[in-house]
Formats: sequence, structure tokens, C-alpha cells
Amino acid sequence: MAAPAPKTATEIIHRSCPTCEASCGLRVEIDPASRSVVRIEGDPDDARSEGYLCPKAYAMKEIYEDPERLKKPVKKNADGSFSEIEWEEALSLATSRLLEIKEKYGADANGYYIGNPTGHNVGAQLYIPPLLAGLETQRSFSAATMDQFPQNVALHTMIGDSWQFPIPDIERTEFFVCMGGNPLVSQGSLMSGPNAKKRLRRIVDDGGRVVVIDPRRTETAEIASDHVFIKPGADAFFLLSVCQVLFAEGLVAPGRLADFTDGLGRIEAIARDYTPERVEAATGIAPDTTRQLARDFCAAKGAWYGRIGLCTQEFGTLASWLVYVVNVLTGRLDAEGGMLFPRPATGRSEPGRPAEPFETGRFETVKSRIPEIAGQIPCGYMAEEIEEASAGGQRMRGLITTMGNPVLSAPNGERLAKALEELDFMMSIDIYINETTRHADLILPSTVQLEHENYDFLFETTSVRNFTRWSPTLFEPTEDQRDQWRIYCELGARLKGAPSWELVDDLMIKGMLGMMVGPGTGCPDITPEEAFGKLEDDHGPMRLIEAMIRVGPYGDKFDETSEGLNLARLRAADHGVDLGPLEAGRLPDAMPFERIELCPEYILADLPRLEAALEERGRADRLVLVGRRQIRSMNSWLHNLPALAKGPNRCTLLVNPEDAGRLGLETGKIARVRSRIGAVEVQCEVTDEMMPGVVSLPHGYGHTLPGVQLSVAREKQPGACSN
Ligand SMILES: Nc1nc2c(c(=O)[nH]1)N[C@H]1C(S)=C(S)[C@@H](COP(=O)(O)OP(=O)(O)OC[C@H]3O[C@@H](n4cnc5c(=O)[nH]c(N)nc54)[C@H](O)[C@@H]3O)O[C@H]1N2
Ligand SMILES: Nc1nc2c(c(=O)[nH]1)N[C@H]1C(S)=C(S)[C@@H](COP(=O)(O)OP(=O)(O)OC[C@H]3O[C@@H](n4cnc5c(=O)[nH]c(N)nc54)[C@H](O)[C@@H]3O)O[C@H]1N2
Ligand code: SF4
Ligand SMILES: [Mo]
Repeated sequence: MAAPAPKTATEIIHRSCPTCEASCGLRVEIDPASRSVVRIEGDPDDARSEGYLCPKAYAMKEIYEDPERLKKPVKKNADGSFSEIEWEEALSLATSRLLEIKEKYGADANGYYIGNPTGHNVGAQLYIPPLLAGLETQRSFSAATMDQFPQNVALHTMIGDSWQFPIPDIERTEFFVCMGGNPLVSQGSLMSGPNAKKRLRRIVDDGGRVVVIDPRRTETAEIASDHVFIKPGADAFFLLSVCQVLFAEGLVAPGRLADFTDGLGRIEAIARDYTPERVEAATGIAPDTTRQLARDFCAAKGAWYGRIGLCTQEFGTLASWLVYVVNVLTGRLDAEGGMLFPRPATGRSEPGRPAEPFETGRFETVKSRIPEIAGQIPCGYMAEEIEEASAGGQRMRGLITTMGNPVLSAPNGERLAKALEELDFMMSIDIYINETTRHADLILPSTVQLEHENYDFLFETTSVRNFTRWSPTLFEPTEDQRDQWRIYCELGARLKGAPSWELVDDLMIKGMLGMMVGPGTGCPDITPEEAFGKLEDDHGPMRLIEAMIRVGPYGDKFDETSEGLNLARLRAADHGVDLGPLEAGRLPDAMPFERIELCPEYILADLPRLEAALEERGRADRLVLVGRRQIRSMNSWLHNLPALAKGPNRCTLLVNPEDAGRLGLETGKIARVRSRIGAVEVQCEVTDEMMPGVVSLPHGYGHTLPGVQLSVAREKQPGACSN
């Protein structure tokens, strides 16, 4: 009889969850011998998440284990199938094809699309510049323009920094207005805070109020004190009416903000016409409700918040801007319990930063002549940029998609899918053969989260509490795998004709240190060369992070006798480093502009278009489709994971009973949803959680397209894509 196999020793490793913005602290038990994850639990010692986790905590394990995940580059064969190739062949093929296009048609004939998981991968964020330096194209697309871009534009033009987001002070607020966000499901976006339910309940339990303004009675609305239905896309009208009430009733009280804010008189004049009565038909909100809400908000320590529902709509920039305006008029921006500016350890919100100029129109799309805005072209124009029908101008011939699935996430994915076939060369950097990457000639897979280090670089700028956190590698990748940053750096180096990626990497860190240390900087006593010599890592993103945190507000300033933050201390902090509650009173020092511009010309220029829509928005016979997020999904890419894909069909159309009666729809029956662009057939769910005249369908589904190698998604949650 054989002896029982010896029980192998498991290890506990702490890291943050890389799947959504909340970045919960996790306690992961692994078996190093079999390179497997045994268990994932919430980390009770993490100051932000206190042991909380959601079902998606298991995503990083299941992604790591997914048999359909790519581990080596694959190249498309003549018959459309893919075969594995070596990295050297893959990178030299990519380089030669992209350079060929660049030489023949110019650098702008190549384009790129950057997707959402970039925000969760520090290497992917920091190494885009070397890739772009190699590509030299202005054809730039990203998930950002389908996400928070209206907020970026508003902040850029109001305070001079498009990425300095004010975040609700959810731990101290007494009155939280939530428009177009569903934090109970999304776990808070631009309000990164684990366990949104507990945080929002706290407000109500302490006698405060949570007011949800949403065309759906969402999961968040269910635990809120108040829910107000609003017609989709009418937020700008509603917010202007709130401003009108604030002025008319003498409630405007910017407090200390008044000392450095321009445009108060101008916004008063703009809002004057938008009484609650005048916009009622468009918004669906009773005037008394608007007036009472404005009064109650002013009487409490409140935070007024708007999120994706205010961005993915026709008047997204106006709506996003007006949310900030309301916070300024009521003195809630930069005030405790209001909207506060985080202070990341990597120092991106410190005083003395120059304002970047707000630029637009340096590049235009080939057919519709749509101008770029702050370097981005709207994703809705990707297809048109490629199509042969757009010839006449210089169309896009080569495309890199990285960490994105625009065929399911961008507007009119069906048209985009057709257009992708017209490219001379397409490559994707992705871990799956999915709806988008199936069109690529070449796919380069990166390591996944458990195979590389990480740092919560984006979410320390959006967190409800200041923190800094490093996450270790759990399983060393094989020789055949590459990190995302390494792929960018190597491809960029080859496109530029640089001798090696190592050299490019060294130039990056040296360039950064040259600006951050030495005479005239916050670290005057050390030269860039000396600082370079003190860095722990030889290469990679953590070397850049080390420089930033040592120079940053909590850093040791490269002084070993200091108690300040450095990479060794960061790496030793198993549960992350809690840097305390968000600070109030950081303005005007912490913003690049000297004064807040309440009425940026660029944004005001859109007001006539809004006014012209007032009547049409008030029509009673409109039926509008909105989106919906779900706890077990992350956009399009977790549907191939058995633990998250199980259960009934989730891609259902929510319809109000009134509309269902009128249209002859029933729960469980199939509805045909049609627009100017196309049609999908989906299962109905009749529910009074929808506002009459509004239906809801989640995004990120539609996994039955030919060539997609996501067998679990295809079988368990195929759904349909309405984009
Ligand atoms: N109707 C509707 N459409 C929407 C939205 C909506 O609310 N409604 N929301 C919009 C928003 S906010 C966003 S952010 C976009 C998202 O749009 P996208 O970013 O285009 O879509 P995702 O589904 O997040 O695609 C992520 C991709 O990254 C890949 N990936 C995951 N992990 C890794 C990794 O470690 N390495 C590499 N190389 N690849 C990886 C996945 O396989 C997948 O292909 O969708 C937008 N579209
Ligand atoms: N579980 C899960 N979490 C996620 C994601 C996911 O896919 N799944 N995605 C992540 C991403 S990429 C993002 S950007 C964030 C987004 O985070 P949230 O902004 O919280 O996203 P949603 O849950 O889509 O909430 C949007 C809400 O806007 C409402 N809405 C739609 N149109 C309008 C309108 O015109 N006006 C108003 N007032 N409301 C409207 C919708 O009914 C919905 O309740 O979530 C992130 N977190
Ligand atoms: S809430 Fe977000 S960060 Fe926390 S466990 Fe779930 S997916 Fe991960
Ligand atoms: Mo997003």
C-alpha cells in the first residue's frame, strides 16, 4: 500500500483585489508546490475593507486557472484559426507590420484602443508612454471616453487637472446625493470604497439621508432614504433647476471657495431660466421635490455625486460639470463631509503642479471631422476611421487593442466588428480570444494578476480614504510569459529602433528623477544620479513607483534616517498603509489653477444644444434604453469564469408594468429591442423598479459570435449586446 501523499505546506499572502475600484484587502491561501490558490478571504486587518469581499474576489483565481486563457502569443492562420508562436517572432512581426503601415501611410495610419483593466494594472498604466513614443500616432481611443471623460473635461477646464477627482467624503457625510451611480453593485466608482452598503447604511442609521436619483430603483435606492426617478439624459436640466433654486432662495453659500472662484454671477444668469417648473416635463421630477431637496442638502453636511449614468448620455459633459457646480455653490467642494481631494502617496495632487493646457482639434476623424479632445477620439468613430468608405482622407490601417473589448463595449460594435476586418494589420494584447481579439492577426497575452506585482496607482487617487498599497506576485510566471509593461516597453523600443527595452526603461526612470530630485525640487539634497543608485529594483513599474513615493508627501525623500515611506516599508506592509481620512481645505493650493473657473467657455458652448432639446425631452412617448451593472460581472470579461457565470440568464430587459402592458411583454418572454442602428432579442423581466418609459439591459454580453473562444460564457451567459 502506498503511503499517503504528504500534505504540502500552504502560505498566506495578503494583497488587494485587482478586479474593481474598491481594491479590497484579501487574504489568499496558496499552495506553492502545485501553484494553486486554495482559498480567498477578506482581510480583517485591511483598514479600508475590514474583511469585506464580494463574489468577484475569486475572479483572479479563476482567470489564472482558466484553460482558455492564452499564455503564449498566437498568430492567425489563413483559415482563421490561431497557432502559438514564440515571442521573438511575435514582436518582430508586430514591429515590421506597424512600421510598414507607418512608412507607407504616415504614423497616424496606426491607431490604438486602451481598455478598462489598464486602470487595475500599474505596469500597464506607467508604460503606455514608451509604446506611444514608438507608435507616434494621434489616433487614440480608450474606454475612458465611454466612461469618466466628461468628468475629466469638466475638471480640466475648472481646476486645471483632469485627473484630480473630488471624491465623496462618505465616512463623514450626512447627506449623500447619488446620481447615475449604483455603488451597491459597482462598489463605488470615483468613490472607491469597499462595502458600499455598510458605508451608505451608516449615513441613514446616523439620521442622515441618502438620495438616489436614477431612472431605476436600484439596489442602492433600496437601502437609501429617498429615491427619485429621473428621465435618462435629463440630469443637466435638473441640475440647472437645482442651481436656480439655490440662487432664488438665497441658499448659495460657497464659503471660503468664494475667495478663489470665478463665474458665480454667470452661473446665476444661466440657471435663471431653468425653474423646476420649466424642466419638469423633461426630467419627470416634481418642482416641490427639487426645491425641498435643494433646501435639505444645504442644511446638512452633504456630498453631491454623479457617476456613469451622467457620463454615458447625450449631455454628459454638462451634467458632470453641473454636479461640481452644485458642490461649489453650496460650499461642499473641499469641505468635510462633502467632496474631497485624496492625497496619493505617489504625489499627484501636491501644490505647485502646472496646469496642462486644454487642447482640442489637433486631429480630426477622417470622415465626420470629429475633433480629438485632450488627445482622445470618441470610440463611436472607431469603425468610421477604418472603413474603406471613409477613403479620401487617410484612414486607419493598423490597430492595437490592449486590455479592451470594444466590439462589446463601444457604440455600434457590429459595425466595428465588420470594420476591423478591413484593417491591414490588427494586433491585440489580451488574455482571451474574444469578440474583439478574434479579428486580430496577432494576439500577445500578458501575465495575469497573480503572476505579477501590482500597486493601486489609480485607485489611491479615487479612494474614500487615503491609502497606499503594494501587492506581491503569487506565482512566478514561466519564461514564456511577459508582463504587460514589458510588452509595451519592448514593442515601443523596437518601433523606435532603440537598442534595447532595458535602455528605454532606464531612460524613463532617469527622466523622472531628473524632474523630481535635485536643486529646486522637493528633494534638493540629492542628485538624480545618487537617487538612481538608491533604487531597489533593476527594472519595471515598481522602480517608478519607488521614486514617486519616496519624493511624495509621505516619503523618506531619499533620506535613510527618515521614517518616511520607501519601497521596503511599502512591501513590508501586508495590509497596505492606511494614510487616514481624506483632508478638507486642500484648495486652492492643491489644484493647478489659482482660481476655480465655474463657467468654462468650452462647456458653456454646449448649452444652446441643451436648450434646443428641452421640448423633445418632454415628450411622453419616448422609450429609452439604459444600462445596468451586476455584481458578478465586470464589463465583458468575467463571463468565462464558472463561479461567476453560473445561475440564470442575467442579460434580461427590465420593463415597467405600464410599458409591458402597452407593448404586450411578459416576464420570461422574448422582447425585440430595436434602434436606428440594429436590434437584439432578449428575455424580459417586468418590474416596477423601472421608471415608465425606460428599459434596462446590462452591457458586456453577446458571446455567441463566431470564432470567440469563451466556451463557458457561450454556454452559461451568452446574452446579447445592445451597443
Ligand atoms: N452599454 C454600455 N456600454 C458601456 C458601458 C455601459 O455602462 N453601458 N460602460 C463603459 C465603461 S465605463 C467601460 S470602462 C467600458 C469597458 O470597455 P473595455 O475596456 O473595452 O471592456 P472590458 O470588457 O473591460 O474588456 C477588458 C479586456 O481586457 C482583457 N483583460 C483582462 N485582464 C487582462 C490582463 O491582465 N491582461 C491583458 N492583456 N488583458 C486583460 C479581457 O480579456 C477583455 O478583453 O465599457 C463601456 N461600455
Ligand atoms: N460588479 C461590477 N462592478 C463594476 C463594474 C461592473 O461591470 N460590474 N464596472 C466598473 C466600471 S468600468 C465602472 S465605470 C463603474 C461604474 O459605476 P457606477 O456608476 O456605479 O455604475 P452603474 O452600476 O452602471 O450605475 C449607473 C446608474 O446610472 C443609472 N442611469 C442610467 N442613465 C441615467 C441617466 O441618464 N441619469 C441618471 N441620473 N441615472 C442614469 C442606471 O440606472 C444605473 O443605476 O463600475 C465599476 N464596477
Ligand atoms: S468589491 Fe471589488 S475589490 Fe472588493 S472583492 Fe469585490 S471585486 Fe474585489
Ligand atoms: Mo468604466
